[in-house]
Amino acid sequence: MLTIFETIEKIAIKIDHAIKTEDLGYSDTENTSGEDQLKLDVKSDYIVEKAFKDISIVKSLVSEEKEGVLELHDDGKYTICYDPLDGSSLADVNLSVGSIFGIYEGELKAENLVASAYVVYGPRIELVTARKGSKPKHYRAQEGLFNFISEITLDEKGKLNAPGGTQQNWSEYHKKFIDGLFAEGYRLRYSGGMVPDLHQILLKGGGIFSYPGTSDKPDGKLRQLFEVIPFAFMYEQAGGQAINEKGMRLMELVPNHPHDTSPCFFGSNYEVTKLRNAYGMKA
Ligand code: FBP
Repeated sequence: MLTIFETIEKIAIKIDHAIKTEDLGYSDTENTSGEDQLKLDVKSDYIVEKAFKDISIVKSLVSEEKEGVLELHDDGKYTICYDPLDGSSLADVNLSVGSIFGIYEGELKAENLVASAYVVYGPRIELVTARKGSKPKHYRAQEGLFNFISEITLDEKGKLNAPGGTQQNWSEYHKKFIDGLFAEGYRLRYSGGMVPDLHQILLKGGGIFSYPGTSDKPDGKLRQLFEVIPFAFMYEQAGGQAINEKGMRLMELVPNHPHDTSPCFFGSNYEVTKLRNAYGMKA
């Protein structure tokens, strides 16, 4: 697993360089979800694919930017599902973006995720990795090398609220839940970039990020294999919770298609309990 994390460190430095130097315009291609691809999306995807091509323990790759599974090594052990540049549309307005990696062993479903990692490209390049049985580990790059900063633990209760989804299409009980948090003094922290938003809540001790199902997107927007499950694993390892709109742990998701999405809620225990009550979920 160390080889995979070391490869992600190399990928992070290269993608950060591309963000700082490459054309931020649109390419003339679309991804599997029919979204116009930025040249940076295509470049970042190429950087990830090239880096893992020679790593023999990697059996296959599944990218948010491409259809299907790219087989690499028959004797490989892991499939890496990744979002090469999440929130890429924020790069041209100079906001933080990120990369997300989920490392699966066997069938592509949440219970088979064995490790995850994400990179934040902001004022600094930061990496967080998580493996079964240990707290997430936070690293920061200096002159191209990643230095260990600390382990991450969520407090029981936080102060930050990151509410995603188009508000006019929220359910009444979701709106009531979000308003209730603000009435309790929670501060709004939503940049439109899932990686920096979830990173901030992890580093600042807690709160809740929500991207619910809405009348226009009943299944939410965020992809299970590339975005939702890797962060669900991260939040649970940090002592928090990650659930869907029915109260099911996101670490029980079984996607039918690699690009399936899911409503998702990530947070510290107090806020997720409040959410369960607001949605009338069983504890
Ligand atoms: P991409 O993977 O296509 O970048 O989309 C994901 C994302 O940008 C997340 O980073 C973010 O949380 C969400 O979509 C923002 O969605 P919205 O613009 O609906 O708030």
